[in-house]
Amino acid sequence: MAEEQGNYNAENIQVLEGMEAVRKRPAMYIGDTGERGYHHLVYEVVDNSIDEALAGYCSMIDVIINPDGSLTVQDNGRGIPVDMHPTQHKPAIEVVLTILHAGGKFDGSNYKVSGGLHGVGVSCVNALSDWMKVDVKRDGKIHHIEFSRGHVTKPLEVVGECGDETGTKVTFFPDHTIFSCRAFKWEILCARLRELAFLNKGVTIHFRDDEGEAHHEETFHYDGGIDEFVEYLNQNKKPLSPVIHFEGAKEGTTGMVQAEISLQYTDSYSTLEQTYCNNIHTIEGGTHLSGFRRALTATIKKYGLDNKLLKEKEFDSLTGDDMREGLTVVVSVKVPQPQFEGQTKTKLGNGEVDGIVGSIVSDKLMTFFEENPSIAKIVIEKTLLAARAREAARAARESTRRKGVMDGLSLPGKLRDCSERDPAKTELFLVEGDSAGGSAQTGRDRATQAILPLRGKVLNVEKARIDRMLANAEIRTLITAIGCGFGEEWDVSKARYHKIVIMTDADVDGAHIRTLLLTFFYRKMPELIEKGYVYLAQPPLYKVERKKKIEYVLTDGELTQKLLTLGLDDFEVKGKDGSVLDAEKAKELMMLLAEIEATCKMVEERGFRPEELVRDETATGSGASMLKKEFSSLSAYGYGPDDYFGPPSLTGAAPASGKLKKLLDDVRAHGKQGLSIYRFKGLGEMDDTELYETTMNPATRHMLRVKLNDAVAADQMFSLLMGDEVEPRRKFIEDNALNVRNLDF
Ligand code: 28G
Repeated sequence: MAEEQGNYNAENIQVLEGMEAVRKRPAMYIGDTGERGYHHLVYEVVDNSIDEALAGYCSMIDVIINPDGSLTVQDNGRGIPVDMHPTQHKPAIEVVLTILHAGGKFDGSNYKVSGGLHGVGVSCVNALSDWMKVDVKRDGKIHHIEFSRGHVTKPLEVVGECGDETGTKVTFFPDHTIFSCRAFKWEILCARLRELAFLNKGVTIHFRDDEGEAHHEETFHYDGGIDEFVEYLNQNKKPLSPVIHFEGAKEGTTGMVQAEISLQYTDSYSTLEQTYCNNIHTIEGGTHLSGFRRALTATIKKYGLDNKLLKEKEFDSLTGDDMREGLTVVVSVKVPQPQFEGQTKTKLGNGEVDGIVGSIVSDKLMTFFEENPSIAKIVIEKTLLAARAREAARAARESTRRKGVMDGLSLPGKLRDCSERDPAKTELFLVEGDSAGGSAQTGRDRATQAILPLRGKVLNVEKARIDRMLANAEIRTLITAIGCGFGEEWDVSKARYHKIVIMTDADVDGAHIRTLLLTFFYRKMPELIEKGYVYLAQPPLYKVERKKKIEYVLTDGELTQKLLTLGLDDFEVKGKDGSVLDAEKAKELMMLLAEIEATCKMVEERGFRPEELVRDETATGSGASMLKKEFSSLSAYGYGPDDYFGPPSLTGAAPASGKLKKLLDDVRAHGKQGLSIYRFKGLGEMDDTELYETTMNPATRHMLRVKLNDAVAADQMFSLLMGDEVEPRRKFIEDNALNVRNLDF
């Protein structure tokens, strides 16, 4: 008995210390405590289900964001074992969920193939959750256990029966005293769950958002696995070949290494390489990627030479980059004891994987070319065109170098440089149009701010090869000013500014120029974006003058808020029951009415009648659900659709507007009294002081830093927005029309 007690204490201390260690240094276990770490919690839990699927026992995974902000993962696997653990004197499920590394991920023998970047297991998620509730269906019974911050709060008990169903359900709420992130984001989870479904063919992942205003739901299931992944990646590009698939397995030093590769050539000029090890996205590449690249280059060259598609001289000058122009490839390997290296630990280091992937690719690609000579010919011709463009670009570069253009010795005449030489302190403004360029030049802080006015449209690099790009004056100017060189000689450490600010008008032309510049940076200088050097200036939309005081207003929403706040001064707002609302409540109601008005306007622009959507219970679609959500908030004040739209009309004619609509107009009109509102049509309308104070002065300006969360989505967006395909572009713009208010690329 005494010994039992002793063991029990020892085990409790193990749990206590483990959970405390995670809570003390969460970043060590999950990377960070921001948005990334918050979503990482989900990946750790889902990875357990994926492992159960890879073991052959699970086919369905459900992920739900709950209305209270918690998240549920449910699978139909065998269920976490609930019997007594042989040495720990507690149920096995408690061990799995409270003892670090209990998943067996680190013992080598029984390796987990899936696994979050940090592979820390679901016990860390438990430690970092305010609460976690787990249900296991196993042996005909439903077993239930609850935790808080890693410690049991409700011991394991049987709560029901389940016949022959089996599976595990985990619901958790992250501890908000640890995380700075407050909610799960649909887009972030969607991208990862889709990727997991591609990487683990046959598994069905169902994802639902019951929290957000728009009710999202998607099911991912791909019998074609990574072949379908490549098709998905290329959906906005024109294919030049079918999707080609290779796979194989070889014994390595630590066990069986499996490799799967899918690739397809398209007519695009860019390359997309997505590589994975044990379902982890290896952003920095590694030995699987190097093995693939080497084998691809060698095989194309050998086939070309043997079949007289390449001359000796061409053979010598072709580079790997030439052979990857227009290529989309997914490489997925499973390695028993993966070593992750690099700055973000996303570079596969196991040396033997290079040769294993390489030999699979060379054997099978050669066979493919021999069986499909017409496709081999198309690939080699594209390769030659890429090489010629590269050679032409080199010649152009040489000649400009002789004139001293590329090395920064002679900066472009249009550039108004700053005097400071430390790039960490300097900013380059890319300004649309000469007049705005003039104001920016006069108004700027000469010590740290440089101005480069851009005239006309920047070349669309999505449709141009490197040689044509270098022939474009605007592009050449840009390259020289930034100072990193270009193409083969690119070096991000030579950047002359650590802030490159795109400053364009808030109109369609401005948006187009901004997209062209972003495409250029994303395709040709992605490190600038990765390092966070690229920004979007946020010039104000309005100038508002009241009692001789001038204020600048950034967005339409901000203007509305301002007008309504001013308008409510000496204005009484009543609830449905006639009671007068206090100032706070009155403002909330007015803001809600303004939101309803904006949504109605968007719905009308799409050809629908908002009052019909609100009254039709069966209406769905993002417009309808947004409106319904807004009207359900309105009901808190006792008001219904009739109060806003007016009573339903029997004749089908548009109804006379209801009293809330009138109230909104009246308050807004009252707010406008004594105010002069001016809407800027372009940057050029601001004088130098105005432009500096509102948009350039670090103390008062607003800027957006351009981030790349999801490389897959970004590649698709740029192919779509800047490519040739008209129909998908129309659809993208239409699908996103309702979200323009939230678009913050
Ligand atoms: C829904 C959210 C996340 C899981 C299982 C199934 C088993 C298991 C999980 O075992 C303990 C250690 C090594 C065997 C394994 C059930 C074997 C037999 C399992 C999940 C026992 C862990 N029966 N399903 N863990 N192992 N799903 N989904 O967590 O020796 S975790």
